[in-house]
Amino acid sequence: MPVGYRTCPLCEATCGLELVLDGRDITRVRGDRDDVFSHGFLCPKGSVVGRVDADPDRVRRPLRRDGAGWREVDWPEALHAVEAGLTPILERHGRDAVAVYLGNPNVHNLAGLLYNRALLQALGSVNVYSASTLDQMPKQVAAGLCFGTSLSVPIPDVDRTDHLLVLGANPFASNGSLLTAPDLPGRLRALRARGGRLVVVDPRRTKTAEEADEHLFIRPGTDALLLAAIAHTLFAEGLTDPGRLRPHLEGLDVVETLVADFAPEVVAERCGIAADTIRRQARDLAQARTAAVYARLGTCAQEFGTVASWLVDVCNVLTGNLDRKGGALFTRPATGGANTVGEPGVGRGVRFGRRTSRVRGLPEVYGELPAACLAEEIDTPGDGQVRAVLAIAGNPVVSAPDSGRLDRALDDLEFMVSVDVYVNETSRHADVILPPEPMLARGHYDIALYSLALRNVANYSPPLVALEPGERPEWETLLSLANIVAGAGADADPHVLDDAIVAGLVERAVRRPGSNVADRDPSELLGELAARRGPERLLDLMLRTGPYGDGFGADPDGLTLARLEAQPHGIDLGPLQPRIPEVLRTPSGRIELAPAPLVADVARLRASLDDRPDGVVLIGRRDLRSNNSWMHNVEVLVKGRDRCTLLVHPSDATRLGLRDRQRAKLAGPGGSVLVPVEVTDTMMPGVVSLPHGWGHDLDGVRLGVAADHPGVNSNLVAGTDLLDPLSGTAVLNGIPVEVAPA
Ligand SMILES: Nc1nc2c(c(=O)[nH]1)N[C@H]1C(S)=C(S)[C@@H](COP(=O)(O)OP(=O)(O)OC[C@H]3O[C@@H](n4cnc5c(=O)[nH]c(N)nc54)[C@H](O)[C@@H]3O)O[C@H]1N2
Ligand SMILES: Nc1nc2c(c(=O)[nH]1)N[C@H]1C(S)=C(S)[C@@H](COP(=O)(O)OP(=O)(O)OC[C@H]3O[C@@H](n4cnc5c(=O)[nH]c(N)nc54)[C@H](O)[C@@H]3O)O[C@H]1N2
Ligand code: SF4
Ligand SMILES: [Mo]
Repeated sequence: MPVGYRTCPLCEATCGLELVLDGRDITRVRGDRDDVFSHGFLCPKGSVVGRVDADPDRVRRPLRRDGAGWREVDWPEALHAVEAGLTPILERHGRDAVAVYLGNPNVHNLAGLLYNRALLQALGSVNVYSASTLDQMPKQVAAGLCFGTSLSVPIPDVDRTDHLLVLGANPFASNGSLLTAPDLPGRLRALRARGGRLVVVDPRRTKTAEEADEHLFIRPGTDALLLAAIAHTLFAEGLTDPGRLRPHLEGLDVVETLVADFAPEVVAERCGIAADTIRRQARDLAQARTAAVYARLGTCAQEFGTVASWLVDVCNVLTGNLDRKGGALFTRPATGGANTVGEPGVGRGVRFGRRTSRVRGLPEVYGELPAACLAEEIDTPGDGQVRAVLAIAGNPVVSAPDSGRLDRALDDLEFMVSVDVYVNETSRHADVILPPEPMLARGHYDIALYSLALRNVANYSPPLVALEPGERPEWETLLSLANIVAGAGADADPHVLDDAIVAGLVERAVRRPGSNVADRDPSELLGELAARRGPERLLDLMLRTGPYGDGFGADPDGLTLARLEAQPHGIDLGPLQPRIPEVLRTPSGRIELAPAPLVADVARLRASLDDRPDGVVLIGRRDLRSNNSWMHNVEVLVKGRDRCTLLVHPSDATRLGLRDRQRAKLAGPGGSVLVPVEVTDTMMPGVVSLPHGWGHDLDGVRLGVAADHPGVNSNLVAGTDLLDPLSGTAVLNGIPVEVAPA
């Protein structure tokens, strides 16, 4: 039976899979031992990667609302229904009346990565939302301000470092995030095996914490205080040593003044970490031969997400670990990016707040408004009210805070389209659901994740099965939506728009000074790309004009998509290399260590020192067998004991009268849920944990397996008022709650 190789598209780890196929059925999944990055690693989700394609509940044909139910329709009818629904709204109420929500799988999928932009441009609405403001936006804001582009996020050099300080990440469950590294757990174990030290800061003793040399409980939302105290100690004890970075730094003295107020004694009580322990962390970081600080979701989706993300980079700079082997380095992805094109070492930097949200006046960040604003933009009447939503690969009714309100708001829309695999909590509100093609029927390349990977890697997976009649590539659907909102109509050929997109990109590449195709004839380049269409054509162009590209013949040994096709296990372009100063795209041409918005937000951090919160706070968690909200319909991933439980420390359980395995009422700013309690000393006292992504028992959801293991939606409890102001990211960790026996 034929064997195919393919990068797993489920999480950020990009593991290579070896699949044995019988027609469209996957009869065996193994980790691809020859994969240049994953070397055979596989997690429990990867081994059932085909179950979504095979799921009888998967939406296979477009669905059109028909009274209380759905009717399968052909593509022309579905697209005409979309046109008939959207056009009058656009004509009567303008572009902003249509909102787009982009969910997480867009980042794992060439269609979304390459064609959502065309849809957003064609629509021209201010109402653009995504899972980024429920997730990593703080890191992108900090990176943009300090280094000049949103994806200039330093990656901790886990394979070569001597000391790793991890805050708010649990890679033993998540497999890593903004740190693409297959088998990250194995790499962390290897770090310790070679004598390195791993320290984990987390309000829960996670599996990652258990595997570490040291675990520190921290009060949720206080990581910025801890990191400021570490920076304070580095200055106070003369431990700062930026080394070769020094001539490239701006604002070092400002940082010193800013952190002066945050001595370890000052923050210790708020963080729940003793002052000497904080000092020791600073000394360990400074004295290790090489070290890196890495912080993820728990430090992002919280009240001080951007300041905390910035202070991570500050600590790496102060200890001389930024941009050096064993520290935290920048990638140089094969498809290029904003920090590989244009003049090296200088740029326009980033600007935010060019537009604001209508109801709360919150600033746009990288062209998006906070996902926490979506519900109010729909349910608040007035000029500019959102009347239609396009939800693309997203399930905000489960993933966004105050999801009860969003659920009701979506119900009130005049029109809604979901591009999705399932009829789930969100898409059940749609008038039309447009399904993507099966996962195995599309090509795959991790443009986004290789920009955030531990090594520079390029790996393309071709489609392994052909499309069947009635299936349509998702990229064509996204371009049809673009055609519809542009007024070109449902019948307009997406391939014509695709031709225009590629021609525009070629035109820009030849005009860009310093590009490897500068001043070439665009028609010659287009001719060389002519055999391909869709994502593969754009990908080939990006690879060939990228940092390792063949420049369409300029470097015959350079990278092309054809070369990747000949290497089914990928091409390893090596470990990350120092890139400062050429990586910078800031107006000053330096690392802007004290950008004004962050300096200003430190005042808010300082003010938080006076808070004396005494109540219980809620945080989230991930489980190895979950994937946000959408893999709970795969039986092997949900069977066994209930994982949607509220973890409570024994002392809190006693004080609050809660009993193990009995139900509690959990109430927060968004509302309340009833949830089974699990009493465990893995929690920090005063902190409870409930995973997100559950609550599948809503009317109209078509998830047969998940319905038997519904769990509760933790975001019914979260509110929308609490945001990290610089990034607009929702506070999903450190939510004040009340817990009582049910
Ligand atoms: N309380 C709390 N809330 C959280 C988090 C938390 O830690 N705590 N985490 C946040 C984070 S980090 C994230 S990223 C968000 C995720 O937020 P979302 O992206 O809104 O949610 P997902 O559950 O990832 O939903 C993905 C949707 O895409 C569909 N889908 C899957 N594959 C494809 C595909 O190839 N094409 C299309 N068109 N659709 C597809 C699925 O069926 C599902 O409906 O949740 C956030 N919400
Ligand atoms: N199995 C699985 N893997 C996944 C996903 C999944 O749903 N399931 N989702 C994917 C996605 S979309 C993402 S974004 C990544 C996320 O990947 P990670 O960032 O590793 O996310 P989590 O596993 O949620 O770990 C976050 C940790 O932060 C801790 N925490 C909460 N609040 C605070 C705080 O205030 N301070 C500190 N220091 N810690 C805090 C939590 O206890 C938790 O252990 O995972 C990806 N991988
Ligand atoms: S770790 Fe992530 S990429 Fe690797 S097999 Fe598991 S789900 Fe797939
Ligand atoms: Mo995420």
